[in-house]
Amino acid sequence: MASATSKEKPRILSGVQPTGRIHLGNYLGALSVWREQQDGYECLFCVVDLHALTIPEVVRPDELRRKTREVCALYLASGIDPERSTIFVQSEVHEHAELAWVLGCVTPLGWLHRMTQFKTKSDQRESVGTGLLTYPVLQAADIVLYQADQVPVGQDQKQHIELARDVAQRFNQLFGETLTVPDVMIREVGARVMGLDDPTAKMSKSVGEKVKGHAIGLLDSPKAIRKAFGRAVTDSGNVARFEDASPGVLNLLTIYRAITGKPREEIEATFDGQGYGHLKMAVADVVLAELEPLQQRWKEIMDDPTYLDGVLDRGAERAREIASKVLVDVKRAVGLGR
Ligand code: ATP
Ligand code: LTN
Repeated sequence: MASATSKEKPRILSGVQPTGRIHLGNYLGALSVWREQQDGYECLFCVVDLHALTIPEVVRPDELRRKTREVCALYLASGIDPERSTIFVQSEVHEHAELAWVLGCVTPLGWLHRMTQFKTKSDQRESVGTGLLTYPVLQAADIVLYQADQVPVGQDQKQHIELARDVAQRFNQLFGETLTVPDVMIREVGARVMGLDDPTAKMSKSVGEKVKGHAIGLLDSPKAIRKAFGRAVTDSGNVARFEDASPGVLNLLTIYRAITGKPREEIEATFDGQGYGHLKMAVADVVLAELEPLQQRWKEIMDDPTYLDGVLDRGAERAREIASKVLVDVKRAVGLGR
């Protein structure tokens, strides 16, 4: 086995794109899960700014730079501890792009055309860049570059992690055992938070940018958060049981359960048969109790750029240490160089 694969603890890698308004779905599906894994794993969390280029018409350069910092600060404010985890910016570790090229050469085009996210995103536009299609290859590179064992993501990313597994396996078949085949880590409750305006579609950053009342932004004001929950789509009844609830009500119950960790029976006993107004305000209360300290920490971090830069400089250094070794193994395996 290669040197970079000798790990003290199993490894985790995950990332969020620095685009749009980071929302409650991102927090419950990803950030809060990451926070809980920091003792059991060696964790690496990156802000995937290269991925943010895949739809260039919606990201302006200045905005991308600003969002990159803001999302790093959100990682910290969510409880990702730089003493225990490596936090870094993807584009500052050039090995990601280099490995993506090699992996792209072993990834059949058909696998990429099957990705539902590509189908949805490309259907919405007249012309798309090649990067939107090869996006999951870069994501596979992000993961295998650190020999990650587990990848904690929301439900919507499951297909991409399965592709990363397939790519790693194919590489190993062609060139010998080099890459760790990762597993997806998905929480049981809260891995697919739905839009408050339309509980049949997942809460999404891009929709949240356009449609008011769709998403709860992590940095939204308490007033805006209460208003969005107050307007959340439910139904005309009063059933609040997980099994029988309509999609909107189930979404509210699920958010409440994911945040409080209370058992289903207790939640149902509190809300079933009551008007939904009560449920909506109770969900808003627990969300606000979770987000208010996070927002406070976020402001403090954003006011201290030297601290943030220090965390990211150290993070990039640690990431490069691992990534450069794995890339050497990959290059050797495929015969690149002299
Ligand atoms: P977009 O929908 O605009 O593509 P996004 O909201 O999916 O963006 P990403 O940066 O793609 O945001 O996702 C970051 C992380 O948050 C991923 O792990 C993803 O699975 C998770 N995630 C995204 N949306 C949700 C959601 N609605 N519920 C739970 N997890 C989610
Ligand atoms: N594609 C992911 C973001 C992402 C990612 C990763 C997640 C890029 N690289 C590596 C986990 C591991 C998304 O859109 N949420």
